[in-house]
Amino acid sequence: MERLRAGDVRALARAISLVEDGDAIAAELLAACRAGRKRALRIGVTGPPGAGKSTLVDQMVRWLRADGPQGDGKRVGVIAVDPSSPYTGGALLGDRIRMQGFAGDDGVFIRSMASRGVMGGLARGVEDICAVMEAAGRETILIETVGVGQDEVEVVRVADVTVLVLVPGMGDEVQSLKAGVMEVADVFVVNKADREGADRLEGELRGESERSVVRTVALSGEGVAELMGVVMGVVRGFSGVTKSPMSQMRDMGHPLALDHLGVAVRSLAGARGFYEALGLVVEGEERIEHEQVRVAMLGLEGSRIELLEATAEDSVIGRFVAKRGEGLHHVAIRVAAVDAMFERLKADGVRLVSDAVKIGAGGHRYFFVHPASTGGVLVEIVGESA
Ligand SMILES: Nc1nc2c(ncn2[C@@H]2O[C@H](COP(=O)(O)OP(=O)(O)OP(=O)(O)O)[C@@H](O)[C@H]2O)c(=O)[nH]1
Ligand SMILES: [Mg+2]
Repeated sequence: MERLRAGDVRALARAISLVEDGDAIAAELLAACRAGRKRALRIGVTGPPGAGKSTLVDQMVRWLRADGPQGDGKRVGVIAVDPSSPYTGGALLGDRIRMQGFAGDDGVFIRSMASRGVMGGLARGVEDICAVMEAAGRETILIETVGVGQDEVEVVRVADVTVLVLVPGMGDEVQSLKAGVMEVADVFVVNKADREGADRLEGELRGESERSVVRTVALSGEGVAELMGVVMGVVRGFSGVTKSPMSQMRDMGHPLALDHLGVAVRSLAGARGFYEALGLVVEGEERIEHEQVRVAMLGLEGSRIELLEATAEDSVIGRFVAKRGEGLHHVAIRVAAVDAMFERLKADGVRLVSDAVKIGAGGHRYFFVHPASTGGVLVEIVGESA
């Protein structure tokens, strides 16, 4: 940790390997990294295969490393998420060759990461590596990921600002990208602007949304300074810059609403009478096998009351009722991006009861936060319904 904190590159490489391998000391190492680190500016760069992401990242690194008012010689970390191969592959080799220009510059640290089979998920893995890089004093982290699947989209949530790299001649693909990747992008890049069709793509993108569109030729570095200016504008919240829906939600603050109050009861049939007399309507009863519980949801304006009846004595609710009797069991808060929230709270050292985001009543995704971190209340964090 001492060497890592001093910025020793070999210590950094070693620490990332230990974390990636899930070594016995990984948890301790990560906790030490998270304590007292200064969070970096994290820039996500995503887009379809071959769009020029790596070439562009290379140029962005150059910009950040340049001395002077702009880049300020920032210490940079690069995480290249390679979707194809678990251990090695062409892309890794290609990236190494491409980044040779930085050989001998300790201010640039590049790490490739396999996207398959990462323990705890891809976003988690990237978040962990970011934490280690931040502990080692990296001020800016560039995260390159291919914008293809949901996993890769999740990675982008770890970033503060996201750049979507597109190229001319992919009009139809823009349509198909829309649902997932388009909504997480803060800035659209028309790369390979030296090619025919750049105008058309730019026009299409401007028609699609209010977000900034920047043209680049990553090969020559053209447009990179402008791109970095726009990226910084997004981060600093300059007026006139429209952010992605995801960034907007992030800015709004996370707890969006009280989703429900969970009440542990001996029997649903016995408990619902009062609530029905109040005029509340049971929206549905459901049995959730993995929690060994039956629930009845009673609709309120904007939120709900969830009655919970144990289906087994030795279940969470069964034990709660046996120990304390019926009563308020948990408070559920609805957030926009449940996975991002899970990663963030975990990164902040908040004690979580669940080791992953789970699926519960009505298909909602959720996890629990331990009362030790919340002022004595069991708090459930629920995502928006799919
Ligand atoms: N003409 C032109 N070619 C470019 C430009 N930017 C990148 N390329 C080329 O496009 C090819 C792919 O570039 P990469 O940077 O590897 O693309 P990538 O998006 O990182 O690719 P993957 O990581 O494999 O998904 C390379 O041959 C680059 O030299 C550009 O602005 N203009
Ligand atoms: Mg690449």
